[in-house]
Order: sequence, then structure tokens, then C-alpha cells
Amino acid sequence: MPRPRLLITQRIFPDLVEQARRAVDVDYREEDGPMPTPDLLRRLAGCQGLVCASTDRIGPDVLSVPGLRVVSNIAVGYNNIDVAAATQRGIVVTNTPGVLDETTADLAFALILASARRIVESDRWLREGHWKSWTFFDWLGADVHGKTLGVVGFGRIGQAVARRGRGFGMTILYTQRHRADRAVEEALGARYVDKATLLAESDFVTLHCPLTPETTHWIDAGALARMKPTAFLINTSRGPVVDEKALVAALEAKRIAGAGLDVFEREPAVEPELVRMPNVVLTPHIGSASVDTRRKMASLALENCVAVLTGGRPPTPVNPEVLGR
Ligand code: 8YV
Repeated sequence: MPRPRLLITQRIFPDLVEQARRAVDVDYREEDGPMPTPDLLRRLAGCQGLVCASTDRIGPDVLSVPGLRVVSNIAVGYNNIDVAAATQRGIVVTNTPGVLDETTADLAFALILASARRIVESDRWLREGHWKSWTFFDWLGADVHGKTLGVVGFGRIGQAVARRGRGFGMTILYTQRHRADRAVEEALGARYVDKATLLAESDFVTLHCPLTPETTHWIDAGALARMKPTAFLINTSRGPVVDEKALVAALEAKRIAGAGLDVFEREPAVEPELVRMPNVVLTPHIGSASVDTRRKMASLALENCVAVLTGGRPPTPVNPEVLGR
């Protein structure tokens, strides 16, 4: 029996690759960025496992490679993978939930603080040599402590952000399809509200839902119109949850106060108007980007992939029904 073989589409920690090589053969693309599909299709031939990132589009073409058994995403979100097509072909899909919650929540809170307290804008101004004297009215921003935090999507990451909000004495509102356990609500002092209430009452609206047809453009012109003119929108989930053109229009019309955005509709492209706006903080999809967390993500993704290829059970499958067969 030849050893199973997996393909890793981009550069990760080399010692983790070496570790995987003890169990399976590995084709490792030691380059950054998404793997061009023709290369992916060519190199995947003869592999049974694929370890990819959310920048790799895994559609029916990739899933039709003969012998492919598992697609392991180095991400918690898996909207880059056609899971229905994978399930239909009996291919296991796995993701990396749990290991990046706190790191992503840290970034969401950093964007809340940075946008409210104008940290990036004032840093830029200081570096440009504009600081001649302290003045009473310079750089007045908004308070974060004691304000109302509206969490959209109250899963692990949303709850981790709510916990941080509690530490800042904030009132916590949340919305999602189903109400959370009462014990969770109580522990976080969080109140379940509908979309309209959350938008109308929150000083910070922070997005933590997965990207699905239902959440695409969840924040549109109508939603932005319901927000307070003093409110900020924070997005560390997926870009298309926000209608970016509607957001630009709302910011230009001062219908909301500002935004902190880590994800964009057409990454790596960003609306040029957003780049020019001083009241918007922009980061390049770095929600999970700490050394420790990226190690945990890559490690879990490899563990998932190797488990399937060596007859074990992957710890975090997305379509466990395939394993039951
Ligand atoms: C990933 C993410 O780093 O986990 C996710 O869903 O968005 C990030 O943590 C990124 O998607 C690369 O795969």
C-alpha cells in the first residue's frame, strides 16, 4: 500500500510540515498566497488530502480530482469550499474552530478602541509632524466603556467579544437566528434582541456571523440607516456580510460615525473611498494573526487531514455525515 499523500497549498510553519511527513507523504508549496487553480489541479493529482486556506477556492473542479478524500481548511470559516459538492462526493471537509476565538476577539476589540479613540488617525498625524501644541479640542473621540455593544452572531467569537465588553462595563446586546442558552446570556449579561433593536441601540455593532446566503449584505443601506449617527461598525467576519458600497455612502453622508474593518467584499481589493476616509480603520484580514494561534490553526488542520488519511477520526469535521458512512 503506498503511503497517503497530501498537498499543502501555501507556506506554513515548516516544523509542522515535517511532523506530518512522519505519517504521510507531503507535497508542500512553499509559497505565499492562493494557489493558482491550474497548479492546484495538477499537483493535487495523486493526493488524497488537501490542506488549504480560505483564499483557495475549492469548487467542483478541485473536488473532482480522483481519489481526493479530505479538504482541510486552515480557517474556521469555510465559505471558500463547496461543502455540498464535497459531501455529495463523500469528501470530508474540516475547519479550525475554537483555536482562534480569543485572538479574533482581541482584534475586534482593538478595532473598537482604535476607531472610537482615533488611534490610527492621530498616530499618522503625529508622525507627519503636525503636533505643535496640546489643545483642548484635539482628537476628541468616543468613549467605549459604559456604551452598548451589539454582537451579531453569538457563537464562540461573538461571546469572546462580549466578555471583553463586559470588562469595559458595556451593555451587551446580541442577535442571531436562535436565542443562546440562558446560562450563557446570564454569564455574559447579554440580552437577545431582533436586528432592528440591535442596530438602533448599539454604539458599536460588531459582526461575528459566518458568510451564508442569509448573511450576505446583512448590513445594507437599510441597516446602516437604522444605526445611530454616533455608532461604529466593526467587521472581523467576512467582507460580503457588509454591502461595502452602502457603507461608503453611509460614512460619506455621516449616517454613522466610523468603521473598523478587517475583511472586505473583494479581498485584497478595498473600496478606494474607504482608504481615503480618516474615520475608518483598515486591517488586512489579520483576525487570527498571532504566532500562537496560527500555529494552533495549522496544527489542527494537519491533524484533521492526517486523521482522515490514516483511518482516524478528524477532530473538527464540517460534514461529519460523510464520516458516518
Ligand atoms: C484565516 C479566517 O486566517 O479562520 C478564518 O475563518 O478568516 C482567518 O482566521 C484566513 O481565513 C486564512 O485561511
